[in-house]
Amino acid sequence: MRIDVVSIFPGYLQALDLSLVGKARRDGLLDLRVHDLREWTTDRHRTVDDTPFGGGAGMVMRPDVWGLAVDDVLAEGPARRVLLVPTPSGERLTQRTVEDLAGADQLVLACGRYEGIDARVAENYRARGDVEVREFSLGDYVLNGGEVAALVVVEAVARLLPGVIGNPASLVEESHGTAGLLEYPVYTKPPSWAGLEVPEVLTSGHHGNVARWRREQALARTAERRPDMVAALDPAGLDRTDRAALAAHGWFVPAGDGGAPTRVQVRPGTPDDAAALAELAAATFPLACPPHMDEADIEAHIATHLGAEHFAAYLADPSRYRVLVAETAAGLVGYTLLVLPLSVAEAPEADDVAAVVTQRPVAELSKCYLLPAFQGTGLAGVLVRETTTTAAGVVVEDRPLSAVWLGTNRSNRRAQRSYARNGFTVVGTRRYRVGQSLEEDVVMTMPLDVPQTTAVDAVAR
Ligand code: JD8
Repeated sequence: MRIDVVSIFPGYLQALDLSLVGKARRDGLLDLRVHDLREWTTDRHRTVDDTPFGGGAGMVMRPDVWGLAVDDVLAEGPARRVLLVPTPSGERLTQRTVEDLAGADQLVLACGRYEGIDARVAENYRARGDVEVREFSLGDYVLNGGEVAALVVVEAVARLLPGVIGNPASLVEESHGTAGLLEYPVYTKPPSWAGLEVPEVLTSGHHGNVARWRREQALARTAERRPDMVAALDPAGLDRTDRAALAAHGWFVPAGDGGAPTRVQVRPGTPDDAAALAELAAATFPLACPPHMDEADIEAHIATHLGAEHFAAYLADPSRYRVLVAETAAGLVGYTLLVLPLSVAEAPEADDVAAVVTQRPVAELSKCYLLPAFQGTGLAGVLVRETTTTAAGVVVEDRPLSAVWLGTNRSNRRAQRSYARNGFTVVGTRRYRVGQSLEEDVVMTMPLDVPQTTAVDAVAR
């Protein structure tokens, strides 16, 4: 590949005599030429700039000088030639751009200074059609000229050229590489430094565990530092363990419509959520009902239990009800309702539940619903754990809650498995009315790691 860099400060590019790029040039793997723009000036003051049309501060670089220079350095023949103009107002340079440029035959980098280069230079070569023109920026900060950007492009492109990097394999796992993830942290000797140890897995010799750890570290770093990159990840490239690692950082991969990783925030509900919660409840409750349940019964239940007025009441009384919502940029995707006892001795309302739920004080995880796209993503587990964590922080008559119970339709195996994965165990069954339909639920409880108090003790109190 041939790269020509044109600048009024050609010395700025001397760094490219060093290191891998310098060696690539000496090994003939890269034909890099640095030119002084003033070679193409036509006046004895070697002028490259003039005052801006339309007024304003500073000077603008002349198009005629640049035209002479670019025409001169553009290689003859049908090569793929790209004129690159660094500018703060350009498209953001990415590894994708660099990989594309590495396929060209010639790159010409026009390094501007002052207020920039007359816009007709880029316009002229675009119009010619035989040269690609790309105006690019390194990032959202202002430099004094294009030379730094030229250094970046030359190094980023050169290291992708065949034979420049000793071990091409090392190109694979890089940040911004094909995986679209940031790199995992790296370590070397000494194994202990400044009181800091190298992660044990890295000295375990277990290559599978090392690879897994590195993948999780890359996912975690990317989630913490570059959420934009997580959102751009191809879900097809994320296996179950990847998705669990992302879930731990609040990212979930919804099923359906391309399923791009989505940031989900779990937070306490507020009175403003009432209407959205009612809409979500109306959309999710029917999906948890067994197929034999009568549509009318379902609608009746929604009308009498899941209206905005019902949620407004729950949200207005945190001493009795705690609502958690799972929210994406697009809106609510899940929620839970925790019903707190008002006294240590308060028993679950239904006798068949009170008979099998004996811990006191005990709260009910009354509702836990997710939009179907987020079922199986790990979000249900996060919502349930956040809810039981909330319960563990509740004190009734100076006694911490000792357990949480719930009822879920006997036919809803997926829900039962999810609750079981999150610490709930089946303790019995209950009859549960939905409209005219009398259903059977399994009853599950989860002890909260506080000193257990049973119904008997509570009453004894
Ligand atoms: C080219 C002249 C300076 C810019 C007045 C300061 C790239 N990411 C980036 N930030 N800045 C540049 C850049 C700055 C340049 C030139 C690139 C030519 N300047 C000008 C406009 C405001 N001065 C860049 N790539």
